[in-house]
Amino acid sequence: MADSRQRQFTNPEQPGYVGFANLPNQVHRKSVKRGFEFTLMVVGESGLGKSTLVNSLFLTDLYPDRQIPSALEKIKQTVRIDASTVEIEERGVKLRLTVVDTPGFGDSLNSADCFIPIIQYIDDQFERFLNDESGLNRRHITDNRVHCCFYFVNPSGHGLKPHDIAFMRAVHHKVNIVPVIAKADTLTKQEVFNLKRKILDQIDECAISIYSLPDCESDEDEDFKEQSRQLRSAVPFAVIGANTVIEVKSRKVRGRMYPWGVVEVENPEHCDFIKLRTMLITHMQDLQEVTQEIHYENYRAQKIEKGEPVKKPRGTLTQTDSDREKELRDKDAEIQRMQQMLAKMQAEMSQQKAVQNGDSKAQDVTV
Ligand SMILES: Nc1nc2c(ncn2[C@@H]2O[C@H](COP(=O)(O)OP(=O)(O)O)[C@@H](O)[C@H]2O)c(=O)[nH]1
Ligand SMILES: [Mg+2]
Repeated sequence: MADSRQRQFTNPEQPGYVGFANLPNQVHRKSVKRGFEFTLMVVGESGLGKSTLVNSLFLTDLYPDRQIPSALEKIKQTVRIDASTVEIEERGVKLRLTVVDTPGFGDSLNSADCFIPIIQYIDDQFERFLNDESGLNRRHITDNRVHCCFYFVNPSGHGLKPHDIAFMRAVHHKVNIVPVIAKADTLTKQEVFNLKRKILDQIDECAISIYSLPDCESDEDEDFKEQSRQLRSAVPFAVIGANTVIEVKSRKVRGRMYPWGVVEVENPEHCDFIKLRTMLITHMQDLQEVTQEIHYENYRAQKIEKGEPVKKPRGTLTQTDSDREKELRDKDAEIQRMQQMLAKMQAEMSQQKAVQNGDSKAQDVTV
């Protein structure tokens, strides 16, 4: 029994298979034809294995000519945003995957500064979508919104550090955060267990909302329910990345070689890599829906609340558009003025009433 459960997290086919070709089972046929657009952001201190993990996840070298900065460069470094897009096709299903890497996070002495460009990036994508949505050509909008953010936690930090907490709190209403424990091969099983518990406690204490896997429908099949349970209990996923293929007992595996043996990335006994990939693939559509229905709607609501006009991308602003925008802005301002006036009038009226009540009591006059 346990055996069959294990199998759900092993590679169903040859190594080199990502698994999103199964997506048509879950989504509308139209999006299958067009292909999926998905954006994954990776954030965490540099050197935690973000780039390696991304390459292991999608079996593509997204960063063929990367350079590792020196310590001196790192001190000066502010966070950079690198977005790379690859198109992966598997059994006729296309995935347009954008990975947004944030090298330099936590390197600079003032780590709060690192948040700003990341938050800006997320907001910019919402803004772009909002503009496109209110534009004329709404049928072919490219969705560049960040659908998921893997947040890498340092395995040697004994839990979340203050900047981890601050970052997550700064973005948890904007993006689906999936926390991962980096370089899990540097910890023992017990240490991983303790660290997971500590991180979950801290997430709870600090009221950080991370992405939660959706509840299964009651008519879902048992295997799927069991898979969801196992995925849920693996959070925060303890992962290992490696770009080298090693031969173990005439099997080729992605792994890291040590004097005492090989750590296999895709072995569920060794780490949660396959679980993380399964989570991402099977919940890609849910991650998109939560982005659309919660995070994007939050963004829109905030914009409306602030009374900010929806900006058009440069170059597309026509006279009529700007006129209409001005009209809307004026109307908004007028509504605000009226609301203020109303509030003032109500305050005055209730003051008067209070005075009258006082008087009527004193004079004992009935109305
Ligand atoms: N032990 C161990 N080392 C790793 C792991 N993933 C990556 N590395 C190594 O850590 C170093 C930094 O990895 P990189 O992917 O560039 O980290 P990034 O700065 O977060 O993108 C490289 O030497 C990798 O080979 C892992 O899971 N375990
Ligand atoms: Mg990197």
